[in-house]
Amino acid sequence: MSRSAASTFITVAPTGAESAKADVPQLPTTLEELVETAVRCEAAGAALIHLHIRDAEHRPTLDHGLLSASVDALRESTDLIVQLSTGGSVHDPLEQRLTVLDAEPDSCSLTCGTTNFGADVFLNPWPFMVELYRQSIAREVVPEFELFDLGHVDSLRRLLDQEGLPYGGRVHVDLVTGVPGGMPGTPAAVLAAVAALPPQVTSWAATGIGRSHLPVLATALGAGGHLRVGMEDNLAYAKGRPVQHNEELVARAAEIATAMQRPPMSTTDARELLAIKRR
Ligand code: KMH
Ligand code: ZN
Repeated sequence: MSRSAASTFITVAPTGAESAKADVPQLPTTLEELVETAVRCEAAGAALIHLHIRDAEHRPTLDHGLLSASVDALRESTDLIVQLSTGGSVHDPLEQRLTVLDAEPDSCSLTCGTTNFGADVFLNPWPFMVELYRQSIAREVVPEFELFDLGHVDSLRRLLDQEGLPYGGRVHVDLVTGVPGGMPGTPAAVLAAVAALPPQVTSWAATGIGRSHLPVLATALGAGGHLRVGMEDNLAYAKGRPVQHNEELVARAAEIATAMQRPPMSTTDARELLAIKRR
């Protein structure tokens, strides 16, 4: 794994499955809002969109038709790499989470283990991980390995050793820190996870949930990693100042990355970094 990159690959995770539209009206939940968000976030420096979608009542859904329509609309309006969440919400059954790949995204998330998730449990048993991984390879979808805990680093190593490299041969990891029940959103936790990554890993990013957002962002930039930002992870731009639009988080990340001499990576370079299939 290269220790530092000349530019910064920025992912935006605009919606997630946890916040309610009624509580956060500025959360993009309709297809129109998602497309508008994607266009503005790409202009601000994002190269990949990590997508959870909502139904007409703004509830999280894994509906195939809606997922396909979202992938198509984002491809038509932007050059962003379209990554579908296979994590869904903590209430989604494992079998349904496997069907996400039917929408033929460029990339999919693949979480490397079960984790406590606040008062809930985010289930990712080993057989599910293996099945999802095999399907991603068969369908030529590039997985992003989401690691919520140090134990997930070990499961990633085991997965790669047992199943081989993903489609395209690149191994990109996102450290999701600061989930209540997962690894903390601290520089020490990020650096410990990075130090333990298996040798097959070619790039890594980090995100910090809530208050850990900025410390984790700064740590990742300083340590040669990439970034994920967005309202899935963080609803506060600053203390007492809610995020009004995902673009604000991308723009701030791009500004800090540029100041650190690692400006945002283009979508073209990000596609190469991840070895995304041209569809
Ligand atoms: N919504 C969380 C339960 C993913 O997108 O793959 C899981 C999650 C991870 O957000
Ligand atoms: Zn997600």
